[in-house]
Amino acid sequence: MLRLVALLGAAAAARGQPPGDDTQAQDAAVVYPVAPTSTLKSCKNDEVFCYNKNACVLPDPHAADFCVPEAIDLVGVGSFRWGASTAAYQVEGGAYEDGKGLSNWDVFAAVPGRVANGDTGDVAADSYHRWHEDVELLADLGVKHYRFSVSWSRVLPKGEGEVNAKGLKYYNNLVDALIKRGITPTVCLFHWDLPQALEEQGGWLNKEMITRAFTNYARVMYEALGDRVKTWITLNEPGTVVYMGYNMGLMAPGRCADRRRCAKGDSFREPLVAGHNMLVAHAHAVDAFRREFKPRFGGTIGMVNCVKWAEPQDRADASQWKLAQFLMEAEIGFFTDPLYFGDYPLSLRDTVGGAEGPLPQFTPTEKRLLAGSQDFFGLNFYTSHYVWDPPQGGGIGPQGGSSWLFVTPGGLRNQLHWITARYGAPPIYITENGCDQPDEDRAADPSKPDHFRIAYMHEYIEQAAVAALEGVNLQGYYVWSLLDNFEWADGYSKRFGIVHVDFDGNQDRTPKTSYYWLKRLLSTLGKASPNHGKYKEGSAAAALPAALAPLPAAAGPVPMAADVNVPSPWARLAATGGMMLALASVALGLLVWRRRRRGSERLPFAFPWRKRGYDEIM
Ligand code: PNW
Repeated sequence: MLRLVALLGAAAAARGQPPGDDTQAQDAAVVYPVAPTSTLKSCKNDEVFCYNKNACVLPDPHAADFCVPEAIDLVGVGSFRWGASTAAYQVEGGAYEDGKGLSNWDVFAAVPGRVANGDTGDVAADSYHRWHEDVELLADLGVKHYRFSVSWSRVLPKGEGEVNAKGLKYYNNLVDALIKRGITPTVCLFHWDLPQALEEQGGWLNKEMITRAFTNYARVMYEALGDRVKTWITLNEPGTVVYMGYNMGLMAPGRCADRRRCAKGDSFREPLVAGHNMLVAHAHAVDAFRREFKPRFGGTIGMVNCVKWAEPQDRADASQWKLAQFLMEAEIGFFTDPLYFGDYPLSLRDTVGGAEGPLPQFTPTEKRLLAGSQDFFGLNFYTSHYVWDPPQGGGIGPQGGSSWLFVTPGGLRNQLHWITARYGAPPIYITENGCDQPDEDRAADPSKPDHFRIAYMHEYIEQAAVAALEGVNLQGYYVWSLLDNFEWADGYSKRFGIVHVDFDGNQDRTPKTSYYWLKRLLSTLGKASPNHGKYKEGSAAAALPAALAPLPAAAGPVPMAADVNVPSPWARLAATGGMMLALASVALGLLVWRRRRRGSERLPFAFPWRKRGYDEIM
């Protein structure tokens, strides 16, 4: 029932109608009929999806009977964005060339013991020199979108002040080459590499400095590329930066409370302060874009956030659902509630000490700038976990190459519904999704088929498409990643690319089997479904009949937005249904936080991961 109300509300919100008006919902339901998702043709069979076996026979990207799941076929056409993603520090290299300034990742990675095998991003995939090959790979793959990030210190070596013309030229050339090959750039301003000069002034902890510097850097980029770049991303995953960089100290700037690992830091206060300042900087950069550049260039802007779908191990246990809801509010609501509602989830603030706690308050101006400050929801999604009390997560499903990555395609579908319900059906781009294949190490043989990755992508994309047919306003999918790259603290020991990069050779690129699989998928789309054309492109609400069909039990109830002051009728509906849940969630959160504080310095949403069973969620 909860789920039905959520879906109705979301679909109605998408149409700008008051939720709960069943007459209108039913009227809309008959306009654009689509096949109920349960009857959609799927390609899944045991032979194809053998994640943990060595001998997968299919899918062969060259097979005559190549299979495209019907949901993907229906959704992934027309203006749906197919793309690939990378990030500057992970692929560029050229760390000390052409006037680039030091970034905090140059400094962090140079300290022995911080990155696996002493790897650094000095050369990475060498995209600073081989970018034209990357553009050709994208064009040949058939994607029409490329998401890359700008190295702030390449453009502004000191973070502020003088612009490095050679740095800017690199991005100008890249953008021109992409457009020439029919590929639309999506540009991210900050994917974790902060100019070291700014880090030395306090980095994200220095609110006034970082807000000014980030907004001015954004202005430099809007001015330089705004005539050709129409999709901007301010920040990539602030949550990962504050958790890994300021709580655990495992990524730059390497701050935490544990003095055996970190020279400086406070694992409780600093993540909250740094995260807060990232939100304020985002708000000002968006404001500058909308007032000073958008009238001239047009374009859209948003932030990218990452979340792990959380769900109970025991689906009948309401308290576990509440805990899952709290964890997602803490992980993603921390950064996305302010973008839609102008403030943090109450459950987060209360859990970290309320008004007197270390989570700063937004000023009235900041709240105004934040509310409505993204045009689209950028979602990086990889994995899911179980919660139980006490909150120790357990990854769900077969494990990928990374210790934190478990294969849970259904989690993506659920997550998309959660976002849709909480934020009123915003347009969503999946800005990253992909995996590292368990048997691909540094010495991996690129000619060995990466069936694990193909199965992962196949299933995740299908679940995302099913969510779209159920009413989620999904508008694009960017695979992570085009290239094997510098996987942060794991260095080159993990490979997320659909193109192999030879890190011990000359950074030579070799497309993997998954590259050919995606290429075939894209070239086959629009031909696989008898229902093709019945789905009205761009109209998520059009899929209401599918939304009304019961989701399989595995999808679980969609938790409700319960404790936020949402200025819409949908919020009122959510609030009535969710008041009890909010209260319980806050109480439970406090309880959990108290318990954790005794033995730990960590934030309440940090938890160890363990592999658990797989069947329940799928
Ligand atoms: C993303 N999780 O980080 C980053 O945006 C990329 O730079 C990175 O290479 C990629 O994912 C793969 O790690 C994530 O715990 C970090 O769910 C952690 C999670 C997800 C994404």
